[in-house]
Amino acid sequence: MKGAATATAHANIALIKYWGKADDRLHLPRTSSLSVTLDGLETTTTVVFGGAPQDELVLDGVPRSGEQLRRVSVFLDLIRSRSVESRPARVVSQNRVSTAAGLASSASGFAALAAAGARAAGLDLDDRALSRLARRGSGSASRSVFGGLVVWHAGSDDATSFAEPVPCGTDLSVLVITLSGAPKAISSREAMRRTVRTSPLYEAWATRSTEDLREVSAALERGDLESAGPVIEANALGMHATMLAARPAILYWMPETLGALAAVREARAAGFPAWATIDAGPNVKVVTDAAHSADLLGWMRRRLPEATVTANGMGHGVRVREGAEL
Ligand code: 2P0
Repeated sequence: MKGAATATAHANIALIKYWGKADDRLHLPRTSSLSVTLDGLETTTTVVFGGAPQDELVLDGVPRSGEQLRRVSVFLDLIRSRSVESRPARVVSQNRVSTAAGLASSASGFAALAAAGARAAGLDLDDRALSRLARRGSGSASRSVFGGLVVWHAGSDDATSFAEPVPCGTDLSVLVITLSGAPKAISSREAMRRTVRTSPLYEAWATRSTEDLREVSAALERGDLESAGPVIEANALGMHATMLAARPAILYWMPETLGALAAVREARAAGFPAWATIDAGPNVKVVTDAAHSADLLGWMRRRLPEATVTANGMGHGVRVREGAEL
């Protein structure tokens, strides 16, 4: 079908966090970030230009309106402004990212939308251009364009802020610990804005984050998770410290979050390579390697019987094809 394409993209977990924008409109980050793209957790999206009288969004089987539709429509405007396509589009999107896991679906969602939308509109974008486009939908989506270990260069303008894959000398695995009863939290977009504006700790974290990224990329390139792990954990805890110092404070953690952090420390004491990271929510992710993943998964499930724990290996980048599949 002309004007139609489908793409699948995977979620990613940041090892060095993106927290704070230098430009709100272009989604230029204050700092570069480093992530691992995960298998299993994916979004598939079909875009059909001319498929509806006005832009439409069906997400996980439910027609959406309001802010969700508006965000997609603004993104489609960007694609239309760069192509010969001017028709409204029907967008159908299906997540296999467990929303209960508190894994942001915006990274896989906008990476898939960018790839499907660009292809459906007849734009021929290389990976870098696609990453820049996905960034305009959601910052972290720039990283989900690629598989494996990925760096998103902060850059200084639209042209220089893009992600690309980097070498990784070890096969990483990420355990996602989903805690029960997570409350609806403040959006990461609003939280990062408030942190940059009001937290006296923000500049210190941002400065240190640049060094953290250098250290972790170098360590992972040589396959040295033992050196990377402590920096990965410190970078995430430092990000949450900036939020605690914001006014008013932002606290994503629950009591169970501390319990999970304690379990990660115990796992390390028991000899596992295991370091925690936490995003804009209460859940804890554990960075380990593929060789220890199954044993650590069993250990964590026994240690945290109330939580849901899954293990995720490294996933590939976005895949796009012609035609409507959804
Ligand atoms: C990250 N997060 O690096 C960080 C860590 C949350 C905590 O990227 O405003 O949904 O769309 O650019 O990409 C979540 O932020 O924000 C995020 P926008 P996004 O993964």
